[in-house]
Amino acid sequence: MGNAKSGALSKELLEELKMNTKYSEEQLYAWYQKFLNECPTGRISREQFESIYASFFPDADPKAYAQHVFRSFDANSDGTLDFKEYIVALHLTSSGKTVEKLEWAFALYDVDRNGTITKNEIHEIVKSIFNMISKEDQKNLPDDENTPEKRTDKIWDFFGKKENGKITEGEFIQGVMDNKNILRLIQFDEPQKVQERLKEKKQ
Ligand SMILES: [Ca+2]
Ligand SMILES: [Ca+2]
Repeated sequence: MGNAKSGALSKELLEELKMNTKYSEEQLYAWYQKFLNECPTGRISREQFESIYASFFPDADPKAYAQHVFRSFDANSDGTLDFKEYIVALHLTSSGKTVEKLEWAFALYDVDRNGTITKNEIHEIVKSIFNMISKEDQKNLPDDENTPEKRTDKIWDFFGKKENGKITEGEFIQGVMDNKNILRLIQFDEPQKVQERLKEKKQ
């Protein structure tokens, strides 16, 4: 009596998620049931996450990008997404504030998680984004951003750093907030679309 059933949502986690997301207690309980139905182990593996991306992008190569997104959501770096990480990701990509989204974008670009972004890290993410854009669509990109290298140069030049410099989180967020053109270059809006579609599917 009084003990939480195993697999139940703990009061602490519930309170934490209520404070940090827009979801109500009822919504969180409902999400939790759906999450357990889809992932009885209570965790999403990287392979499961990649296969979700693969199913949405049958004609592209989303694996590298999916891995980067997974890393950015795996807050405790244990190689799986638990319910808390899943809900935070859902909240961020569907309704988070701009600053929260940019904090997430910074985490996405900070591949080695050391708190700064190098030009190589930008190149790595931009390459994975290009793998998601069809060859046909790539032809329509402006001349100075139609390859991963050109786009990386364009983003890097904007921040005014030396070739081997580093961008801090504060510089990154401020820079992108000040320049919508950079926002467009760093992002790929498909993750939001994927999340939306997952949401529709589950509701
Ligand atoms: Ca985790
Ligand atoms: Ca880094």
